[in-house]
Amino acid sequence: MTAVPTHCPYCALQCAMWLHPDDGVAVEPRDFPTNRGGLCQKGWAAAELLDPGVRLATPLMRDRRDAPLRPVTWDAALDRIAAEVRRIRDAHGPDAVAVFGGGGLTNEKAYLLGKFARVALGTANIDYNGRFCMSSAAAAAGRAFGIDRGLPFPLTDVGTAGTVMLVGANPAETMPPLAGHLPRPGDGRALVVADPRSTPTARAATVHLQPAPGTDLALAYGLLHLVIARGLADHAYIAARTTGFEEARRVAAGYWPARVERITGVPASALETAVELLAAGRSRGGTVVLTGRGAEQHSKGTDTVHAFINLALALGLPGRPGCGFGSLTGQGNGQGGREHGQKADQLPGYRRIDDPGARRHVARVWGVDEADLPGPGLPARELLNALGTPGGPRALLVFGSNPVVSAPDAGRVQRRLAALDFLAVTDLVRSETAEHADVVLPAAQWAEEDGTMTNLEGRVLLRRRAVDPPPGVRTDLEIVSALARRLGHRDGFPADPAEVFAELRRASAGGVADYSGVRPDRLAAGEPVYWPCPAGGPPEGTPRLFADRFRTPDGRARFVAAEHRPAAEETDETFPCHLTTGRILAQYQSGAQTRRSPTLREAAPEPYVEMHPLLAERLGCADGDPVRVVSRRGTARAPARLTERIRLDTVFMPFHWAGEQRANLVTNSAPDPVSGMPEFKVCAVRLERDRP
Ligand SMILES: Nc1nc2c(c(=O)[nH]1)N[C@H]1C(S)=C(S)[C@@H](COP(=O)(O)OP(=O)(O)OC[C@H]3O[C@@H](n4cnc5c(=O)[nH]c(N)nc54)[C@H](O)[C@@H]3O)O[C@H]1N2
Ligand SMILES: Nc1nc2c(c(=O)[nH]1)N[C@H]1C(S)=C(S)[C@@H](COP(=O)(O)OP(=O)(O)OC[C@H]3O[C@@H](n4cnc5c(=O)[nH]c(N)nc54)[C@H](O)[C@@H]3O)O[C@H]1N2
Ligand code: SF4
Ligand SMILES: [Mo]
Repeated sequence: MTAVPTHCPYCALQCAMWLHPDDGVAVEPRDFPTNRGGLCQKGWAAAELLDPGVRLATPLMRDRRDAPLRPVTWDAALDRIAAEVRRIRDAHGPDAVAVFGGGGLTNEKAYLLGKFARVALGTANIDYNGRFCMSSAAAAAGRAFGIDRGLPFPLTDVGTAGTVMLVGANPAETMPPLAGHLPRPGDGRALVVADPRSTPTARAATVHLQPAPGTDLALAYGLLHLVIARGLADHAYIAARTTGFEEARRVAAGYWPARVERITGVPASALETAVELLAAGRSRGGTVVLTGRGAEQHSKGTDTVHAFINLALALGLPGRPGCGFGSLTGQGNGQGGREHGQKADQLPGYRRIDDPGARRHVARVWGVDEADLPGPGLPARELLNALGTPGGPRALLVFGSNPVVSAPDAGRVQRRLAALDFLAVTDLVRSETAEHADVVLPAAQWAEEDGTMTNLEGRVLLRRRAVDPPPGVRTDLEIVSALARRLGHRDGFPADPAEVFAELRRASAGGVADYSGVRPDRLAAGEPVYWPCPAGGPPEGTPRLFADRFRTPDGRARFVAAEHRPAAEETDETFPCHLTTGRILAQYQSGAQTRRSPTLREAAPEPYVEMHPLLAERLGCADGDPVRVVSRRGTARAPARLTERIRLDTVFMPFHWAGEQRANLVTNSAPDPVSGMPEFKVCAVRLERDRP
C-alpha cells in the first residue's frame, strides 16, 4: 500500500501527515498551509496508540457495580445497553437516558450521535465536552458577529499580520506549528501576549502583559480606554459597520491605566506599548487579536471575549483585509463538533433546537414528526451534576470524553457517575471514565476509518482509513448504528461515513454552518473548502468572512459591554493563592491517550505544581518536593517545580493526570451565566508540604 495523506488525531490545527501503512504505520509530516510541513511531538508519536497492547480490544461488561469488568461478545454488550436504555426509559421517561459526546469526534459521528439521541433515544439530554472548551468564545462570537467560526479567516492571515495579540493562549506548547505563523523577534513584526506565566509563547513576545488570573476583562477595557483616549479608534468603521459603541465607550471610560494596573498588576506603560503596537499593525500588514482558553475558561469568559471583540471593533479590525479577531479552537474537531447537533440546544448546521423553522427542516430530513423532536436539554456541567439525582438522568452513554479527569470539580463528577443506574463508555482505551462503566465498547481510531474534520479555520478536511482496525474493534458509527437498530430503528443510522456525510450536508443546508455545497471529491483531492459552503455557491466556500457584512440580522457587528468583576472564588487567609491550570507540550487533555504513548510518557512522566521560588521558600519546600494543592473542593498532589516565570500569587498545574494527581479535584465548576463555561482558569488554593 502507498502512503496515505491524512491529518493528526489530536488538536484543532489538524496538521497534515502521511501515514506509511507498510512501514509499521510510520508518520511523516506533510506540507499544508497550516502546519507547513511541521508536526509537534504528539503528532510524531500518534501511531503508537494504534498498538493493540495499549488499547481496548474487546467489549467489557460487569453485572454488578462491585464486580470487575470482564470481556464479553459484542452482542452481549450491545444487548445489555439496549435493554438498560429501554428499562430506564420506560420507568423514568426518555430524558432519563443522557448522552455525552466529544469535540474529537468526526463531523459524521457528532451528527449521527445528535440524531441518535433525539430520534432513537428521544432524549433532550445530549451534550459534550466542547462546553468546557470553546463555549465562551462561541457565545460571544455568535452574539457579536452572528456566526461562530473560531478563525473567520485562514491561518495564513496571521502569518502576514504586522501585530498579533494572544490573550491566554500558549500555542508554542499547544499548537507548535502554529507558532511558525506568529511574529518572531527581529522579523519587524510585533507579538503581544497576555498570560500570567512567562510561557515559551510569551518569551518570544515584543510585550508580555502578565495579568493576575481572572482579570482579563479589566485588561481589555484598559486597552480600549487608551485606544479611545489616544484617538486611535476607527470612527468611520464604527459608524458604518457596528452598533453599541457608546455603551462600550462609557464602560471603558472607567478603566484608566492606573486603575487597570491596580486590578491586573499590568504596568500602565506596558498597556501603552501594547495599544501602540495594536494600532500600528493596521498599516503594517494587519492586526489580529486572538483569544485562547486562558481568557475564556472563566465565570466571566463570555464578557471577556466580548471585551476583546470590542477592542478589535474599535480598532476597525474584523473584516478588514489582513486584520481580524478570532479564538483558537482546541480539540481535533472542536469546530465541526459544535455545529452538527451534539449540543443540548442545537440541531445540525448550527441551528437552534427551539427555532420552529429549524425543527421543521431537520424533522423533514430525518423523516420524523417535528413535534416528536425533544427541546433543549441540560448543558454539560448541569448534565453531569444532575446524573443520578431525583429527576435527573439515570443512564449515561459517553462517546469520546473522559470527564473523570477533565471535568471541573471532578470528585463531584465521579460521585455523580457512581449514582447512575447505568453507564456505558465507548473509547479507544480503558480511560478513567471507562473504569466506572457497566459496559465499555472499544472504538476504532483515526487511522482506521474515514471521516471529515473541520479545523480551527473552519476548513473541512478528510481523514482517511490507512489500516484496518484490529479484530474485535468497531467504529463509533457502527456502534451507534447497531444500537439504533436494537432500539427499533432499522433505517436512518448508516454506519458508512460517506452516507452520513451526504445526509449531514442536507441537514445543514440553509443553516449558519451550511455544508450543503461541500463536495467530497474536493475534500479527497485536498482542495480548500471553508464553511459556510452552500450548494450552488463557490466550491471553496467562504475562506474569509465579514468583508462586506456581518452575519447579524442588520449586518452590523455588536459591541457588548460589561463591567469587570472578580473571580467566582477570591483568595483569602485560608486559601491565599490563585491556582490556574492548562497544558504542556507532550500530553493531551485528560491524558487518556498520551499517557499510554511510550514516547510521550517518557517526555512528560508526571504533573507538577509550578510556583515562584519565593513562594516555595515561604512554604519551606525545594524543587521536586511533593506538595498538596488544597481548595474548598479537594486536594491534588504533585511535586513542586520552581520557576521565576510565574507570578508570586499564582501556581499552575497541568490537568493531564489522573487519580490524586488530578488538577480538577481542586478546580471550581462555577459557570459563566451565558456559556456555562466552568472557571478552570482560576480558583483559590492553599499549598501544603506533602509527605514524600
Ligand atoms: N500539548 C497540548 N496541546 C493541546 C491540548 C493539550 O491538551 N495538550 N489541547 C488542545 C485543546 S482542546 C485546547 S482547548 C487548546 C488550548 O490551548 P491554550 O489556550 O493555548 O492552552 P492552555 O494551556 O489551557 O491555556 C493557555 C494559557 O492561558 C494562561 N492563563 C491561565 N489563566 C489565565 C488568565 O486568567 N488570563 C490569561 N490571559 N491567561 C491565563 C495559562 O498560563 C496558559 O499558558 O490546546 C489544544 N492543544
Ligand atoms: N483543569 C482543567 N480542566 C480542563 C481544561 C483546562 O484547561 N483545565 N480544559 C478543558 C478543555 S478545553 C477540554 S477540550 C476538555 C477535554 O476533556 P476530555 O474530552 O475528557 O479530553 P480527552 O482526553 O480528549 O478525552 C477524549 C476521550 O475520548 C477518547 N477518544 C478519542 N477519540 C475518540 C473517538 O474517535 N471515539 C471514541 N469513542 N473515543 C475517542 C480518548 O481516548 C479519551 O478517553 O478538558 C477540559 N478540562
Ligand atoms: S499541533 Fe496539534 S495537530 Fe499538529 S501535530 Fe501537534 S497535536 Fe497534532
Ligand atoms: Mo479544549
